[in-house]
Amino acid sequence: MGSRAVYRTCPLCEALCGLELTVDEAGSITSVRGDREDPLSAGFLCPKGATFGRLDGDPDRLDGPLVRGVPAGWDEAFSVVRDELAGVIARYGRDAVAIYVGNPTAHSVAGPLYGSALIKALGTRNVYTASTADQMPKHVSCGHLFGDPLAIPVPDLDRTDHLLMLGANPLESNGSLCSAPDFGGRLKAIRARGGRVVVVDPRRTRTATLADEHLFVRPGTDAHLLMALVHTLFAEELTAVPGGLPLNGLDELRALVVGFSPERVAPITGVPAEVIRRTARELAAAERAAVYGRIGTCTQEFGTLASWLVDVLNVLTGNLDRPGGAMFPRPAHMPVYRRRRPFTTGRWRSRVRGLPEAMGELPVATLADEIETPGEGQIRALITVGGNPVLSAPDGARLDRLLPSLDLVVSVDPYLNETTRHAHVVLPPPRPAQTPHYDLALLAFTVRDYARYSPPAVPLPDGRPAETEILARLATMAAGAGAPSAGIDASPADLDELVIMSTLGRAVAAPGSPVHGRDPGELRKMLADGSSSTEQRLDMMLRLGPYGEGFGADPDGLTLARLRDEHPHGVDLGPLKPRLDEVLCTASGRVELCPPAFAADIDRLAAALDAPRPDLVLIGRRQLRSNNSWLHNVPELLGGSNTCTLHLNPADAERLGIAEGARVRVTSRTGAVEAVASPTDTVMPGVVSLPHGWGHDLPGTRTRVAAARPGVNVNAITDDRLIDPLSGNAAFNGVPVTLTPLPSPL
Ligand SMILES: Nc1nc2c(c(=O)[nH]1)N[C@H]1C(S)=C(S)[C@@H](COP(=O)(O)OP(=O)(O)OC[C@H]3O[C@@H](n4cnc5c(=O)[nH]c(N)nc54)[C@H](O)[C@@H]3O)O[C@H]1N2
Ligand SMILES: Nc1nc2c(c(=O)[nH]1)N[C@H]1C(S)=C(S)[C@@H](COP(=O)(O)OP(=O)(O)OC[C@H]3O[C@@H](n4cnc5c(=O)[nH]c(N)nc54)[C@H](O)[C@@H]3O)O[C@H]1N2
Ligand code: SF4
Ligand SMILES: [Mo]
Repeated sequence: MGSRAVYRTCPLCEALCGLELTVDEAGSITSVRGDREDPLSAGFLCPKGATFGRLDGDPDRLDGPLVRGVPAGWDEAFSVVRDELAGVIARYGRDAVAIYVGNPTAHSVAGPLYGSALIKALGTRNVYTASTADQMPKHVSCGHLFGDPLAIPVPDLDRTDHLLMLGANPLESNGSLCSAPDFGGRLKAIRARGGRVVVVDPRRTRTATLADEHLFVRPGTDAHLLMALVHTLFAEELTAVPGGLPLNGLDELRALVVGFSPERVAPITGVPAEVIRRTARELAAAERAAVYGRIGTCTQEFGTLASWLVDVLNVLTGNLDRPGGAMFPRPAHMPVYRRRRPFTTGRWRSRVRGLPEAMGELPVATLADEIETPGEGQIRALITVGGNPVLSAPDGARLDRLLPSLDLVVSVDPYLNETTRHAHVVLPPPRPAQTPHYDLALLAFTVRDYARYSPPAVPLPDGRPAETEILARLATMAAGAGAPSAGIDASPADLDELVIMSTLGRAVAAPGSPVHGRDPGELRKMLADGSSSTEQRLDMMLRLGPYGEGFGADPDGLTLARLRDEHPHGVDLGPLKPRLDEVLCTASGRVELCPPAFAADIDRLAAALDAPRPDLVLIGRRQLRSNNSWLHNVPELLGGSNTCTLHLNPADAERLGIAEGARVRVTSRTGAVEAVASPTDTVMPGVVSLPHGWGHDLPGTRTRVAAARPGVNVNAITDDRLIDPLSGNAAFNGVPVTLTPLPSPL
């Protein structure tokens, strides 16, 4: 026996790096290296991935359920949930139960496959996720442009000659909505082959330092800047829309940008008019160019417009859906024959503020309103799955004050943290080493088509439910609320059987599917014998996918067994391929370049041009050795630049009498926090920056390492009133604040 090597995908960020773990006889991870044979990551590893073993073995990780803070057995914990959930539903109806699904569920098998079943089973309108604190504007933008909110093009990093990147800092974040291990190396390669990288950011980030050019932009003004770039392309006749592209709205767009000349937007954006013109010309002149916007362009008041205009530029310069441009990955697990219904938002609205639903969700920025405001439909219970909204939602501090008022809080989470300390029942998923991995969500955003499946590195101990089972049991309870035995003995297999049979039923009926006209029962029998029903679902998805074996249609194609056994390091499925015709599903069947909903928001954009501007606005920043709120408990990752300090421009520091290392109070409409000042000319004048995910000094948590260096919760001063109205997304960037120097402690 002794130690053995196990390979798996790192679940900690969107880069999807392959890891090589050493596992000892006791099942502990003793070392972590980058998996050199992974075709996408080729051995790349960042400091977070390197501590996967420490995180996996964290002594603060909960090893069993808690009921009102007291350790309990699984059956007991589940029956408390079943009874109390049924009680809330009986008393107040289904909308009284809210669910909040957080970021790590996007990296699990359990989240996408069973989280959605749970949401459906709850039958509530009060569905919230971290998406409305993140990328919802991009979904809304692509939903209108292409008909499918998941059809988000990624920059074809390895083949482009010119990358214009806004509001992204992949050297710290390792990339987002663009899975590209060693993103920094790929950027250097663009420059090495004679290409150009331009970064637009209110901070001179590590990414900006690596680029050919960095443009400081005032927070929240990307849409203005992008409108002026579009304006320039039209004015100078630099557009190059391919003749064959099915397109609506070109003339409407041209009319819309008239009022946004470079001169007109220069004052608000802080980018000089001649620089805007040159940027447009360089973009148009590049052989193969891609425009890429990420969270800085989303979490702001014009998030949807900015997200939309990014792809407008890709279309206008002829770079959409072509090699070296912005392309749609073709995930191995998503059937290409399935036609989606054209996207729309606002099918219902939130009760208190009337905010529109998007992708079946309401904005997390209004979760607190829905808990606090009495009346029919008020939230009385909350289920959180892998989320920490007290630290991650806008004005999370308000949520922290409101959670104790709920009749029931259930958290599926491995830690007792700032949010889960309010839970009546905590149901902890097992260690990541005991959990399989197939990145259902993020394999749709890789810079090459690629797939990888990692079975659990270490078996589950007896009696410990996998997260798939926890969510399946909750879903069954929610569906059968009131029935005495609902969910107690349910297993994922029951749910999976339903899903498998209905999926196969649709597949055999769909013209163009590899199994058109076949017998679903016969196909069912072909799914991997002996493996779990979860694996059978993955097997089905891979077989029906674009690289699949199609239940015999392509004997060389992918099955789960083949992916697992023949490609333990993952499989490269080639460079991105043009496939707009496969993804386009607008009602018109054409790219809708100028959706009416977006055109209608341009008045608001124009009004901002002349509106008074606050002296100081707050933005965020990500830190390489951190991951939202939950890696601060790993000792190796703390210290250095990974601290919760306030960055501000030296000119502002001097004007306000704030010295390096001084304590400062940062005040907004919603509250105040105190932080140590760190003047730096990497932030532009008028802008201050605090990272999020800190504030670990609340009582009742059990993250002992984090509590020793708590930092402050920036989301005590972000504002849940500040949103992007088209998507409901939180506007974390551009929050007006004031600074007060505090006397230094003696
Ligand atoms: N190390 C680490 N990696 C992470 C995470 C983490 O917490 N730590 N979180 C993960 C998650 S959940 C996500 S969503 C991704 C996000 O990945 P990225 O989008 O790359 O996120 P950031 O590193 O925050 O970069 C956003 C940049 O936007 C800038 N910015 C702020 N306001 C504006 C603005 O108005 N306009 C423009 N143009 N820029 C602006 C900020 O200064 C910052 O440099 O990272 C993921 N990876
Ligand atoms: N001010 C400000 N706020 C922000 C942002 C910002 O840039 N600025 N970024 C926003 C973004 S992009 C995001 S994505 C959100 C993140 O918001 P959340 O998803 O709410 O926050 P996280 O800190 O990612 O919380 C993750 C939780 O999942 C738990 N967890 C870890 N692994 C697992 C697992 O395998 N299963 C389960 N069930 N739970 C697990 C952790 O213990 C933790 O409680 O924050 C947003 N908030
Ligand atoms: S870059 Fe992301 S996926 Fe790669 S090792 Fe680091 S945390 Fe893991
Ligand atoms: Mo995120």
